Amino acid sequence: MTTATGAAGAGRVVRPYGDTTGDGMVQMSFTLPVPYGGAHSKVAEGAAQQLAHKMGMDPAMVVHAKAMGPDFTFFVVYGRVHHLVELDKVQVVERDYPLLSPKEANLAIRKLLRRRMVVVGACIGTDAHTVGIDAILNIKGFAGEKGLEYYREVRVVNMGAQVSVPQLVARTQQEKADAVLISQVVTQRDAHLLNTREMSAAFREAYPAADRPVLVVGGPRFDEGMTAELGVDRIFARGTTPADVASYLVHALALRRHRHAGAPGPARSAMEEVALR
Ligand code: B12
Repeated sequence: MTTATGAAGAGRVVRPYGDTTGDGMVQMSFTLPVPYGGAHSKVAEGAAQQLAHKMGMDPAMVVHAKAMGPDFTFFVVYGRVHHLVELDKVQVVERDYPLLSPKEANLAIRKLLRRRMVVVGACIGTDAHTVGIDAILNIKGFAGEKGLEYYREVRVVNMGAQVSVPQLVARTQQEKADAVLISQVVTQRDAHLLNTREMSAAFREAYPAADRPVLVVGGPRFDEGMTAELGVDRIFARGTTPADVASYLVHALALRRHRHAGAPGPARSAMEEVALR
């Protein structure tokens, strides 16, 4: 986790912008368990306004309200907040490895492993949202980039949806995988966090620390700063592309090599490591 101190950030304070620069206007949406329509509408809108006020929005205007069945109402509220955003206190996880082209990644893998890198991917738990993991793994890829199946030096085993943790561990062992990529899209009741912790604990139990595959988890609602808490090596969130992931895997393998070799000093970058071989 690093603080954004780049040119865009340094010392700047900004406020939201609705009608005029810095007017603090924001829009938010939410659902309340109250009915809407007829005599209920005013009370429902008042309830939405009260919530917005308590959240620091003043004035708060209900600009949209719609019944969601007989007992719920969906609201959009527009209003002013008085909070300031201090850009140099923004915490982000920056990419700390070089972005490689497929050609560079293939070359690095060949030099590092002298064989193909094996990657096992799956959606675990009851999650059936495979579009995200397929975007990273399938040859057709995502955002104009080809997926990992396109990389000559990567062998992809895509287990698909609703894979249990024991199935995942067994297949990873059978394939002698170097890396495990799991996807979690459903966040209801923190399922993504619970499933990820279960997965990382199972791998810690099944492998000696030095031989454990690189554990990567991805999905749109993860906080990339939670790696230690979830017991994984890297978390990827919205907008991840296959090259981000391939480059990270090369970097992680190079780092492991460096550590296994007991090399002194700080770890070198993946490409430096490869260049030295
Ligand atoms: C398509 C979809 C479905 C399809 C899934 C089809 C399939 N084969 O995947 C179907 C219709 C089956 C479905 C079902 C359900 N869905 Co749905 N679904 C969606 C939808 C519309 C799009 C998801 C998607 O494909 N995004 C596109 C991909 C490319 O984006 P992504 O997943 O974020 O992936 C990117 C990154 O996150 C990252 N990434 C993701 N995974 C990984 C993994 C690794 C290793 C890495 C490195 C990166 C990475 O890289 C990807 C590319 O950048 C979303 C709403 C939305 N607009 O997001 C709801 C949504 C995810 N679904 C939702 C729900 C509730 C359900 C159901 C429970 C509905 C129901 N009551 O039945 C079921 C659950 C089924 C199940 N068992 O999982 C909710 C989840 C809410 C929550 N808080 O958890 C959402 C958010 C809709 C909503 N607003 O309510 N769904």
